[in-house]
Amino acid sequence: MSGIKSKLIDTKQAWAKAGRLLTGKPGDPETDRLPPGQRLVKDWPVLDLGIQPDISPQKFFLDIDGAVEQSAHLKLGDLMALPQADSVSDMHCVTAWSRYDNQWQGVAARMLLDLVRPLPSARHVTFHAHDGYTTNVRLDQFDQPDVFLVHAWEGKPIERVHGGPVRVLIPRLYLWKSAKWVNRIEITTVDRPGFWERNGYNNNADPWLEERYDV
Ligand SMILES: Nc1nc2c(c(=O)[nH]1)N[C@H]1C(S)=C(S)[C@@H](COP(=O)(O)O)O[C@H]1N2
Ligand SMILES: [Mo]
Repeated sequence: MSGIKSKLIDTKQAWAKAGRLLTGKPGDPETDRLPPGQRLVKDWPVLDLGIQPDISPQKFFLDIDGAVEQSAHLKLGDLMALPQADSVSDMHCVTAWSRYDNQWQGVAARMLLDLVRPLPSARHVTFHAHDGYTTNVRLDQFDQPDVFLVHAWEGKPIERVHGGPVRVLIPRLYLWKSAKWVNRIEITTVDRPGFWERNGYNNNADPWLEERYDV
């Protein structure tokens, strides 16, 4: 890791240890659109480990495998040939910014699950990305109508810095759960904590419960 990157990771881990940004007052997603401790932004900040892989449409692939009946290996054309959906949702980052009304285009998580058919024993998902990043969610958190593999934002292809050509979007969890430059969706029977989940962040990551850190 370069100096800049490890400094960033150290800062975030220090925040986690200090319980920074916690208000101690949980919100209610039914009535509070803005989760506790968050502030609204109009732009879309860039956050990652500092490696921003250049994945051309030709190079793009996505494996979906693990505890499934039928693994899938999709090229970009295969993903684009699946039914496409439009979705509008909010983003909430653990560093306290939120952005409302993002317009997305992509393939529904449920469409991909229908394709691979998780085994009855499947409970968890680990996302792997081209920069080596990993993050994990429960299968029931992935299996939601507002979860997508997205390739367009506000009508334009998702920029490389935001994980283009294709990233995960799980809008009701803090954004570190939404892997950029995703290349593998691994369905598992046991939970495998990802990068930030092993480095001080909360495994569940519900913004309304302020599940920022592993405390
Ligand atoms: N592949 C990959 N995905 C990633 C990250 C990363 O470093 N690598 N960082 C995560 C974190 S900590 C955040 S806050 C969001 C930021 O997404 P954005 O840069 O599009 O705002 O991406 C998440 N997904
Ligand atoms: Mo983050």
